[in-house]
Amino acid sequence: MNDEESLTELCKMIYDLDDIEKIKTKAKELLDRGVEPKRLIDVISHGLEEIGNRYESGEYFLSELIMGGIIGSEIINVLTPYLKSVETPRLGKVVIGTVKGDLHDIGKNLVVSMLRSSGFEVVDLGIDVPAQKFIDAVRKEEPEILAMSCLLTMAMDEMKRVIDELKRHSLRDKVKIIIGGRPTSLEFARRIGADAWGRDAVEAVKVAKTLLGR
Ligand code: B12
Repeated sequence: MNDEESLTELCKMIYDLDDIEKIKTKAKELLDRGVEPKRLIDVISHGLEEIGNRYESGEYFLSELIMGGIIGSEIINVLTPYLKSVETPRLGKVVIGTVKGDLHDIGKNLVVSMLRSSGFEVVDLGIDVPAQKFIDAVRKEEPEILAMSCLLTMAMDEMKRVIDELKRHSLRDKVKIIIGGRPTSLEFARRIGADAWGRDAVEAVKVAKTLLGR
């Protein structure tokens, strides 16, 4: 089986919720064979996207969604060591979190891994992060970039709330803001007053570098 076929099979194993150990072994095999981690990131995204579609159409239930989340997190654990690590982060500091009301963190964690392996120092505030915690972190950590993730349509307004709160505390000009996550867009980013939007973890790094002129 060539790399393309193996990647297609891995994607199917993910959305068919195959045995988790088999999935991890398959992912590791591909990485050991020299397949780019970025290719696996695409496969994870497509596999989970299909799980989401099946959930939406009623074919899968919450338990399957949860299983998909576990599989996604486990493959990221396999993948992270294959992203080259940077001893001394020098590109800048990023504070990141998933906004309040949202517990999704697989995509955010991929963004964190990619930023770290590209030379950024990252302070990860985790999931369900209230606006005040973002404000406190900007004050304490003095990052060049604040990054927010959101996967739920109903939690998107939280991103605007964080930006409004930064303005209210006269902190907005001290930090560049990047947002991302499935329901967001460049248009939405502009509308709420963010500086940039990234479609995926690879773009997150590009956008962060561009914002800082690196
Ligand atoms: C796995 C999953 C879960 C897991 C999450 C586990 C975890 N640890 O994250 C669990 C089971 C907890 C879950 C729960 C729920 N979920 Co859910 N979930 C998913 C699923 C299948 C995959 C998400 C995922 O990880 N994708 C893979 C990653 C790699 O992609 P990503 O997150 O989009 O991230 C990439 C980009 O968006 C971008 N990115 C992300 N963040 C950032 C940040 C920055 C700064 C940048 C630049 C880029 C960036 O880069 C990432 C990497 O390339 C999606 C389906 C889907 N199509 O997304 C539904 C989905 C997001 N969930 C959904 C729903 C409805 C729910 C629940 C409400 C279900 C329920 N009835 O309880 C709850 C909500 C819980 C809560 N309060 O948050 C809906 C949301 C619908 C909507 N429009 O709001 C979706 C779309 C499913 C669907 N099609 O209906 N879910």
